[in-house]
Amino acid sequence: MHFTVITLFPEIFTSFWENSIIRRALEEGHISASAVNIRDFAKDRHRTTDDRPYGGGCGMVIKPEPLAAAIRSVKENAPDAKTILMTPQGRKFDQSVAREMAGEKEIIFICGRYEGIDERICRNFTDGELSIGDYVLTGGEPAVMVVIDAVSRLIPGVLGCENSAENDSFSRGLLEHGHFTRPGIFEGESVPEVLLSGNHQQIERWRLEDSLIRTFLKRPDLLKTGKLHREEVRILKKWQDDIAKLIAFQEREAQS
Ligand code: 6GU
Repeated sequence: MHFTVITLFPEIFTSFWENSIIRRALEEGHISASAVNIRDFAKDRHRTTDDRPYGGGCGMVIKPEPLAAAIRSVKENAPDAKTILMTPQGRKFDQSVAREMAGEKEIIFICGRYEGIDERICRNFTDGELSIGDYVLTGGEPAVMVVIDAVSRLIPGVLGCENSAENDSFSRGLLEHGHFTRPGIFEGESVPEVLLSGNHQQIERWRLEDSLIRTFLKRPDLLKTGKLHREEVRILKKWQDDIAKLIAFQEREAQS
């Protein structure tokens, strides 16, 4: 997968490329990435990239000519690339969009800044718009990092343990189970005993139940939209029975 980011601030990405999993993914060739500076495509003496909005008002708008030239230049080497404009007005990014994007060969991201970019670029030079949530950032750069990070880790080989992405929160509509490492007792609190048992069937069962509990407590909305496995529904029924017994007990206590 090749990512190109078209931006006024390519330096913002330097430390992003140079650290941790993204760095290794680049080194091992699972992904490649480049940041292209819009300013390099400005033709005038001052290399102007923005201008005042027609109709007046605050802020500046990114000019169409240098941005169009930057996009055309990148597309020369990547004619089939998807071109995505980063804007809070875009389609909302989530894990299923990340999975969709992980199937692409080449993606070009355009980062907006200031009040926005000229509408004629939005209309004629992009295949879609993407937002990372309902809040406004000063520019698309942090949003692009979010998207590249989430997409990259779904590309085979990027994560060390191939299972890692399968068990992720949201991958099956549930939040991921809790994790523990040594020491076995930390500040008086023990690791759940089943995780020390070596019984993989019981461990899987504990993890599934922990996933369900977490999802129920933290994100019950996910249980309404996602399709649960039969085993997961069985666990919910067991809780229902347990809770019914607790309630019955408390009601009897209240009467006596
Ligand atoms: Cl992609 N850009 C900006 N400027 N703000 C955002 C966003 C993108 N996604 C959420 N807020």
